[in-house]
Amino acid sequence: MRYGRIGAVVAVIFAILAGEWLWLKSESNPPRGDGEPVITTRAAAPGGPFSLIDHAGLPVTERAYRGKYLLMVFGYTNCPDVCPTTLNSIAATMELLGPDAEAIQPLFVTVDPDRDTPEVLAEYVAAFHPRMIGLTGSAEQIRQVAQAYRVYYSKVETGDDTYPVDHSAYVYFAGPDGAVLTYLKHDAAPEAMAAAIEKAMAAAMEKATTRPTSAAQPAQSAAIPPKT
Ligand SMILES: [Cu+2]
Repeated sequence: MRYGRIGAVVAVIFAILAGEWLWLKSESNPPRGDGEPVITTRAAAPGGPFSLIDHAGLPVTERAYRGKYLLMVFGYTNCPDVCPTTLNSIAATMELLGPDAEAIQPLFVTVDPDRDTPEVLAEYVAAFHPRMIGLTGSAEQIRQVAQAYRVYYSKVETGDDTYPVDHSAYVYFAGPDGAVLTYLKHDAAPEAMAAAIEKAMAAAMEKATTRPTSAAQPAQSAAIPPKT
């Protein structure tokens, strides 16, 4: 059957082309958190109001940092490797950013408020950067801020005080109005972090100077928060 054979050949060619197209499509859409900045829309962006305690023991909300860019890391001081490595990278990134770093407030938000008291955090963050601020709070306050930033964390029960806490480890870069501008992967090189931050700051400044007169923000690329 001639047409049957031609049909089969066409089907095979079509399947190959379809596979190729899907592969190319997936290549052009890398997963989130590869260190590339992701500009998000306000509506879909994580972030928002929070009420916490800073490492001096004083209550703070997100309003305390309005006007500053925020570089936010969620973690805990007993973290064996991811958090210290990330915070070292943040410090190196601040160094690379030079004068631009002055507009940035680095924040370390604990997901282990039981052990990370203000005193513990104060000593911990000072070891990484002189301007880094540690934030803690009640279990409920931490739950709320983690939920707002879609941070996953889970205490691993060990029956004693040596428990680890599993947590997602994205670095959030937020604008002066508190809206998250981009996510950085925790293990990105400081050079990549600095480049992504410079790009996000430039885009935010450009947006601020070309703000539309309408109250409605134009739709931008669809924002999908990082998987937690
Ligand atoms: Cu950690």
